[in-house]
Amino acid sequence: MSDSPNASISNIVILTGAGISAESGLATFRGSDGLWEGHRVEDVASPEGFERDPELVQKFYNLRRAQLPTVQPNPAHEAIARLQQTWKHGTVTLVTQNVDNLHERGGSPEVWHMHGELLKARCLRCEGVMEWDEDLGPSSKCLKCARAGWLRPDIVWFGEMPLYMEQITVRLELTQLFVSIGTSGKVYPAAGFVRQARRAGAHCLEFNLEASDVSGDFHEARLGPAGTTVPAWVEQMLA
Ligand code: BJW
Repeated sequence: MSDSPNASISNIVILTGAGISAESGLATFRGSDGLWEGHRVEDVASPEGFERDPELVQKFYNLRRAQLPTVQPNPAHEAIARLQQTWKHGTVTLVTQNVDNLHERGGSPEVWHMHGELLKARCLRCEGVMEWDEDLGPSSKCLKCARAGWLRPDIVWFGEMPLYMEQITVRLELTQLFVSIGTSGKVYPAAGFVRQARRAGAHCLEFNLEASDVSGDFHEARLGPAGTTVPAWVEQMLA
Protein backbone atom coordinates (compact mmCIF):
# COMPACT_ATOMS: atom_id res chain seq x y z
CA MET A 1 0.00 0.00 0.00
CA SER A 2 1.26 3.51 -0.79
CA ASP A 3 1.92 6.09 1.93
CA SER A 4 0.98 8.94 -0.40
CA PRO A 5 -2.06 10.96 0.73
CA ASN A 6 -3.02 11.04 -2.96
CA ALA A 7 -3.12 7.26 -3.29
CA SER A 8 -6.90 7.07 -2.85
CA ILE A 9 -7.60 9.80 -5.43
CA SER A 10 -8.31 8.87 -9.00
CA ASN A 11 -10.86 11.40 -10.29
CA ILE A 12 -10.60 15.13 -9.64
CA VAL A 13 -13.09 17.91 -10.42
CA ILE A 14 -11.79 21.49 -10.45
CA LEU A 15 -14.19 24.46 -10.48
CA THR A 16 -12.72 27.88 -11.23
CA GLY A 17 -14.11 31.40 -10.96
CA ALA A 18 -13.07 34.96 -11.67
CA GLY A 19 -10.40 34.90 -8.92
CA ILE A 20 -8.15 32.62 -10.97
CA SER A 21 -7.94 35.23 -13.73
CA ALA A 22 -7.51 38.21 -11.37
CA GLU A 23 -3.71 38.00 -11.37
CA SER A 24 -3.83 38.03 -15.18
CA GLY A 25 -5.49 41.45 -14.98
CA LEU A 26 -9.17 40.58 -15.48
CA ALA A 27 -11.47 42.18 -12.93
CA THR A 28 -13.56 39.93 -10.70
CA PHE A 29 -17.30 40.48 -10.46
CA ARG A 30 -17.74 41.32 -6.84
CA GLY A 31 -14.39 42.93 -5.96
CA SER A 32 -14.09 46.66 -5.35
CA ASP A 33 -13.04 47.11 -9.00
CA GLY A 34 -15.70 44.56 -9.99
CA LEU A 35 -17.02 44.44 -13.51
CA TRP A 36 -20.50 45.27 -12.40
CA GLU A 37 -19.46 48.72 -11.22
CA GLY A 38 -21.17 51.27 -13.34
CA HIS A 39 -23.64 48.62 -14.52
CA ARG A 40 -26.52 46.98 -12.70
CA VAL A 41 -26.18 43.20 -13.01
CA GLU A 42 -29.68 42.87 -14.39
CA ASP A 43 -28.85 45.44 -17.10
CA VAL A 44 -25.93 43.52 -18.58
CA ALA A 45 -26.30 39.89 -17.50
CA SER A 46 -29.93 38.99 -18.00
CA PRO A 47 -32.07 38.22 -21.06
CA GLU A 48 -34.42 41.01 -19.95
CA GLY A 49 -31.53 43.52 -19.91
CA PHE A 50 -30.56 42.44 -23.42
CA GLU A 51 -34.10 42.86 -24.66
CA ARG A 52 -34.30 46.33 -23.08
CA ASP A 53 -30.97 47.65 -24.34
CA PRO A 54 -29.12 45.27 -26.69
CA GLU A 55 -26.60 47.96 -27.62
CA LEU A 56 -25.47 48.47 -24.01
CA VAL A 57 -25.10 44.72 -23.46
CA GLN A 58 -23.25 44.16 -26.74
CA LYS A 59 -20.90 47.02 -25.87
CA PHE A 60 -20.22 45.59 -22.41
CA TYR A 61 -19.22 42.22 -23.89
CA ASN A 62 -17.40 43.79 -26.87
CA LEU A 63 -15.09 45.58 -24.43
CA ARG A 64 -14.39 42.41 -22.49
CA ARG A 65 -13.80 40.38 -25.69
CA ALA A 66 -11.38 43.03 -26.94
CA GLN A 67 -9.46 42.82 -23.65
CA LEU A 68 -8.63 39.11 -24.06
CA PRO A 69 -5.59 39.48 -26.35
CA THR A 70 -4.10 41.98 -23.87
CA VAL A 71 -3.94 39.51 -20.97
CA GLN A 72 -1.96 36.31 -20.41
CA PRO A 73 -2.61 33.08 -18.49
CA ASN A 74 -0.93 33.05 -15.07
CA PRO A 75 0.84 30.24 -13.13
CA ALA A 76 -2.49 28.98 -11.72
CA HIS A 77 -3.94 28.37 -15.20
CA GLU A 78 -0.68 26.71 -16.26
CA ALA A 79 -0.49 24.49 -13.18
CA ILE A 80 -4.01 23.17 -13.74
CA ALA A 81 -3.12 22.41 -17.36
CA ARG A 82 -0.03 20.51 -16.17
CA LEU A 83 -2.17 18.46 -13.79
CA GLN A 84 -4.67 17.67 -16.56
CA GLN A 85 -1.88 16.65 -18.92
CA THR A 86 0.06 14.46 -16.50
CA TRP A 87 -2.40 12.98 -13.97
CA LYS A 88 -2.30 9.22 -14.62
CA HIS A 89 -4.70 7.87 -12.00
CA GLY A 90 -8.02 8.96 -13.51
CA THR A 91 -9.76 12.02 -14.95
CA VAL A 92 -9.20 15.70 -14.15
CA THR A 93 -12.38 17.57 -15.09
CA LEU A 94 -12.03 21.32 -15.40
CA VAL A 95 -15.26 23.29 -15.06
CA THR A 96 -14.99 27.05 -15.26
CA GLN A 97 -17.52 29.79 -14.66
CA ASN A 98 -15.21 32.13 -16.54
CA VAL A 99 -15.99 33.28 -20.05
CA ASP A 100 -12.35 34.17 -20.85
CA ASN A 101 -10.01 31.82 -22.74
CA LEU A 102 -7.09 31.78 -20.28
CA HIS A 103 -7.41 28.09 -19.36
CA GLU A 104 -7.13 27.11 -23.03
CA ARG A 105 -4.21 29.48 -23.57
CA GLY A 106 -2.56 28.10 -20.41
CA GLY A 107 -2.56 24.65 -22.04
CA SER A 108 -5.70 22.96 -20.68
CA PRO A 109 -6.73 20.21 -23.10
CA GLU A 110 -10.42 20.31 -22.10
CA VAL A 111 -12.45 23.06 -20.42
CA TRP A 112 -16.18 23.06 -19.70
CA HIS A 113 -17.32 26.70 -19.78
CA MET A 114 -20.56 26.41 -17.82
CA HIS A 115 -21.37 30.15 -18.20
CA GLY A 116 -20.45 30.32 -21.89
CA GLU A 117 -17.57 31.96 -23.75
CA LEU A 118 -16.75 35.49 -24.88
CA LEU A 119 -15.34 34.08 -28.11
CA LYS A 120 -18.62 32.53 -29.21
CA ALA A 121 -21.86 34.04 -30.49
CA ARG A 122 -25.34 32.51 -30.60
CA CYS A 123 -28.07 33.20 -33.13
CA LEU A 124 -31.48 33.84 -31.61
CA ARG A 125 -33.07 32.95 -34.94
CA CYS A 126 -31.49 29.58 -35.84
CA GLU A 127 -29.92 28.73 -32.41
CA GLY A 128 -26.54 28.22 -34.15
CA VAL A 129 -23.43 28.72 -31.99
CA MET A 130 -20.28 29.94 -33.69
CA GLU A 131 -16.73 31.10 -32.95
CA TRP A 132 -16.69 34.91 -32.78
CA ASP A 133 -13.71 37.18 -32.09
CA GLU A 134 -14.99 40.55 -33.33
CA ASP A 135 -17.39 43.13 -31.95
CA LEU A 136 -21.07 42.13 -32.07
CA GLY A 137 -23.66 44.66 -33.22
CA PRO A 138 -26.97 45.06 -35.03
CA SER A 139 -25.43 44.37 -38.43
CA SER A 140 -23.52 41.22 -37.35
CA LYS A 141 -24.54 38.32 -39.58
CA CYS A 142 -25.04 34.75 -38.36
CA LEU A 143 -22.46 32.44 -39.93
CA LYS A 144 -25.02 29.62 -39.99
CA CYS A 145 -28.27 31.18 -41.31
CA ALA A 146 -26.76 34.41 -42.74
CA ARG A 147 -29.40 36.64 -41.10
CA ALA A 148 -28.28 39.92 -39.53
CA GLY A 149 -29.45 41.34 -36.21
CA TRP A 150 -30.01 38.16 -34.23
CA LEU A 151 -26.62 37.44 -32.72
CA ARG A 152 -25.96 37.65 -28.98
CA PRO A 153 -22.91 36.70 -26.92
CA ASP A 154 -22.96 32.96 -26.09
CA ILE A 155 -23.03 33.76 -22.38
CA VAL A 156 -25.24 32.23 -19.68
CA TRP A 157 -27.14 35.06 -18.02
CA PHE A 158 -29.15 35.00 -14.80
CA GLY A 159 -32.24 32.86 -15.16
CA GLU A 160 -30.71 30.81 -17.99
CA MET A 161 -29.58 27.20 -17.74
CA PRO A 162 -25.80 26.77 -17.39
CA LEU A 163 -24.06 24.49 -19.89
CA TYR A 164 -22.73 20.91 -19.34
CA MET A 165 -24.96 20.42 -16.28
CA GLU A 166 -25.61 16.71 -16.88
CA GLN A 167 -21.97 15.91 -17.52
CA ILE A 168 -20.88 17.93 -14.48
CA THR A 169 -23.34 16.08 -12.23
CA VAL A 170 -21.95 12.73 -13.39
CA ARG A 171 -18.35 13.81 -12.71
CA LEU A 172 -19.29 15.20 -9.27
CA GLU A 173 -20.76 11.80 -8.38
CA LEU A 174 -17.55 10.03 -9.40
CA THR A 175 -14.93 12.35 -7.92
CA GLN A 176 -12.73 11.68 -4.91
CA LEU A 177 -11.43 15.27 -4.81
CA PHE A 178 -13.36 18.47 -5.49
CA VAL A 179 -11.31 21.65 -5.78
CA SER A 180 -12.73 25.16 -6.02
CA ILE A 181 -10.49 28.06 -7.02
CA GLY A 182 -11.27 31.80 -6.89
CA THR A 183 -15.04 31.83 -6.70
CA SER A 184 -17.21 33.67 -4.17
CA GLY A 185 -19.85 30.93 -3.88
CA LYS A 186 -22.60 33.46 -4.52
CA VAL A 187 -23.92 32.13 -7.83
CA TYR A 188 -25.83 28.86 -8.19
CA PRO A 189 -25.78 26.09 -9.32
CA ALA A 190 -21.93 26.31 -9.24
CA ALA A 191 -21.97 27.28 -5.55
CA GLY A 192 -23.79 24.02 -4.79
CA PHE A 193 -21.23 21.72 -6.44
CA VAL A 194 -19.22 21.38 -3.21
CA ARG A 195 -22.26 19.93 -1.42
CA GLN A 196 -22.97 17.54 -4.29
CA ALA A 197 -19.36 16.34 -4.32
CA ARG A 198 -19.18 16.07 -0.53
CA ARG A 199 -22.40 14.05 -0.42
CA ALA A 200 -20.83 11.68 -2.94
CA GLY A 201 -17.85 11.20 -0.61
CA ALA A 202 -15.25 13.57 -2.10
CA HIS A 203 -12.66 15.48 -0.14
CA CYS A 204 -13.33 19.19 -0.78
CA LEU A 205 -10.59 21.80 -1.00
CA GLU A 206 -11.03 25.54 -1.49
CA PHE A 207 -8.50 28.08 -2.80
CA ASN A 208 -9.35 31.75 -2.30
CA LEU A 209 -7.96 34.99 -0.93
CA GLU A 210 -10.57 34.92 1.82
CA ALA A 211 -13.50 32.82 3.03
CA SER A 212 -16.26 32.43 0.43
CA ASP A 213 -20.01 32.15 1.07
CA VAL A 214 -19.72 28.35 1.03
CA SER A 215 -16.40 27.87 2.87
CA GLY A 216 -18.20 25.94 5.59
CA ASP A 217 -18.96 23.15 3.14
CA PHE A 218 -15.27 22.42 2.44
CA HIS A 219 -12.99 20.13 4.44
CA GLU A 220 -9.95 22.31 3.84
CA ALA A 221 -9.01 25.83 2.67
CA ARG A 222 -5.81 27.30 1.31
CA LEU A 223 -5.87 31.08 1.52
CA GLY A 224 -3.68 33.26 -0.70
CA PRO A 225 -3.30 34.29 -4.34
CA ALA A 226 -4.14 31.41 -6.69
CA GLY A 227 -1.03 32.15 -8.78
CA THR A 228 1.05 30.94 -5.83
CA THR A 229 -1.14 28.47 -3.93
CA VAL A 230 -2.38 26.47 -6.94
CA PRO A 231 1.05 25.68 -8.47
CA ALA A 232 2.27 24.59 -5.00
CA TRP A 233 -0.72 22.23 -4.66
CA VAL A 234 -0.21 20.80 -8.15
CA GLU A 235 3.46 20.10 -7.35
CA GLN A 236 2.28 18.25 -4.26
CA MET A 237 -0.27 16.24 -6.25
CA LEU A 238 2.28 15.24 -8.88
CA ALA A 239 5.09 14.49 -6.42
C1 BJW B 1 -9.02 35.22 -5.63
C2 BJW B 1 -8.05 36.03 -6.17
C3 BJW B 1 -6.81 35.45 -6.32
C4 BJW B 1 -9.91 37.24 -6.09
N1 BJW B 1 -6.63 34.22 -5.92
N2 BJW B 1 -8.90 34.00 -5.23
C5 BJW B 1 -30.54 28.98 -5.65
C6 BJW B 1 -30.26 27.77 -6.31
C7 BJW B 1 -30.10 27.73 -7.70
C8 BJW B 1 -30.19 28.92 -8.44
C9 BJW B 1 -30.45 30.11 -7.77
C10 BJW B 1 -30.64 30.15 -6.40
N3 BJW B 1 -30.89 31.41 -6.07
C11 BJW B 1 -30.88 32.17 -7.18
C12 BJW B 1 -30.61 31.41 -8.23
C13 BJW B 1 -30.48 31.87 -9.63
C14 BJW B 1 -29.17 32.48 -10.03
C15 BJW B 1 -28.26 32.81 -8.84
O1 BJW B 1 -27.40 32.06 -8.45
N4 BJW B 1 -28.40 34.01 -8.32
C16 BJW B 1 -27.57 34.44 -7.20
C17 BJW B 1 -27.25 35.92 -7.36
C18 BJW B 1 -28.26 34.09 -5.91
N5 BJW B 1 -28.49 31.57 -10.92
C19 BJW B 1 -28.80 31.52 -12.20
O2 BJW B 1 -29.66 32.23 -12.68
C20 BJW B 1 -28.08 30.50 -13.05
N6 BJW B 1 -29.00 29.69 -13.72
C21 BJW B 1 -29.81 28.86 -13.05
O3 BJW B 1 -29.80 28.78 -11.84
O4 BJW B 1 -30.63 28.10 -13.86
C22 BJW B 1 -31.57 27.21 -13.23
C23 BJW B 1 -30.93 26.00 -12.61
C24 BJW B 1 -31.32 25.58 -11.37
C25 BJW B 1 -30.75 24.45 -10.80
C26 BJW B 1 -29.79 23.73 -11.50
C27 BJW B 1 -29.42 24.16 -12.75
C28 BJW B 1 -29.96 25.30 -13.29
C29 BJW B 1 -27.24 31.19 -14.12
C30 BJW B 1 -26.11 31.93 -13.53
C31 BJW B 1 -25.37 32.73 -14.61
C32 BJW B 1 -24.24 33.55 -14.01
N7 BJW B 1 -23.74 34.41 -14.98
C33 BJW B 1 -22.63 35.30 -14.63
C34 BJW B 1 -22.43 36.28 -15.79
C35 BJW B 1 -21.76 35.54 -16.93
C36 BJW B 1 -21.35 36.46 -17.99
C37 BJW B 1 -20.25 37.35 -17.67
O5 BJW B 1 -19.14 36.89 -17.39
O6 BJW B 1 -20.53 38.53 -17.81
O7 BJW B 1 -21.43 34.54 -14.39
S1 BJW B 1 -22.83 36.17 -13.10
C38 BJW B 1 -21.15 36.18 -12.65
O8 BJW B 1 -21.02 35.47 -11.39
C39 BJW B 1 -20.43 35.33 -13.71
C40 BJW B 1 -19.55 34.45 -12.86
O9 BJW B 1 -19.21 33.29 -13.58
C41 BJW B 1 -20.39 34.19 -11.64
C42 BJW B 1 -19.61 33.75 -10.43
O10 BJW B 1 -18.72 34.76 -10.03
P1 BJW B 1 -17.30 34.35 -9.44
O11 BJW B 1 -16.51 33.69 -10.49
O12 BJW B 1 -17.48 33.60 -8.18
O13 BJW B 1 -16.63 35.79 -9.19
P2 BJW B 1 -16.73 36.75 -7.92
O14 BJW B 1 -16.26 38.08 -8.34
O15 BJW B 1 -18.07 36.67 -7.28
O16 BJW B 1 -15.69 36.11 -6.88
C43 BJW B 1 -14.30 36.10 -7.12
C44 BJW B 1 -13.64 35.35 -6.00
O17 BJW B 1 -12.26 35.23 -6.29
C45 BJW B 1 -13.76 36.04 -4.64
O18 BJW B 1 -14.17 35.09 -3.66
C46 BJW B 1 -12.34 36.54 -4.36
O19 BJW B 1 -12.00 36.51 -2.97
C47 BJW B 1 -11.51 35.52 -5.12
N8 BJW B 1 -10.23 36.03 -5.58
N9 BJW B 1 -8.63 37.30 -6.45
C48 BJW B 1 -7.67 33.52 -5.38
N10 BJW B 1 -5.79 36.19 -6.82
